Parts: sequence; structure tokens; C-alpha cells
Amino acid sequence: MARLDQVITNIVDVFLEYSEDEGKKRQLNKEELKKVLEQEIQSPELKGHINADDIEEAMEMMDKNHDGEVNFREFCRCVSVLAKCYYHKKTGKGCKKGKGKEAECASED
Ligand SMILES: [Ca+2]
Ligand SMILES: [Ca+2]
Repeated sequence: MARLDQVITNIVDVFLEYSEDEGKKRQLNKEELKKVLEQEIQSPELKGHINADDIEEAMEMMDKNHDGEVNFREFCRCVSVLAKCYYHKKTGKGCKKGKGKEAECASED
């Protein structure tokens, strides 16, 4: 598979695999989210932005509609935030903690 094929299928597969573990299917509750972060994020750079050790904060950062669980849309948004953080790190612009608890990246412009 080409690299982007892998990225896209991995995002979907990881979400489906972990979200169907318990509780509502296609929603990650706190326990499921913790497992995703522990097992599917290994790079220290990314762990610095979202960490299973502070699952309350991670959930707050990801759960945009405040229903206590992470749906696929919220999951994708977080993946893209992490990708942007990594991008800015590679290109030397750094990643700053945004307003409130939300870790955001320096904008493109
Ligand atoms: Ca679930
Ligand atoms: Ca939610």
C-alpha cells in the first residue's frame, strides 16, 4: 500500500478497533481513549502533546461536543492537530500551547 493509503486506513482501523471494545460502538470512552493513546502513540514528541497519563485533559482536548466520548470526527481532528504539530516541529516553527486547554499549533500564515 502507498503511504497515504496506509495513513488513512490506519486512522479508520484504529478508531473502529478501539471504539468497539466497550460501551457505545463508534465512540471512544475514557478507557478506550487511554488504550489508544498508550498503544498507538509511541513517539515522545507526540506524547508531549497528548498523553494517556492525563486522560482527563486528553479527553477534554478531544471531546469538542462535550458528550464525554470521542467520535470519529473528533478523533480525526485530533490526528490532524498532531500532524500539524509534528509538521511545525520539523519545519522549525515549533508548536505552542493554545488558548485554554487546547493544544494548537502555530498557524500557517
Ligand atoms: Ca466504545
Ligand atoms: Ca464527543
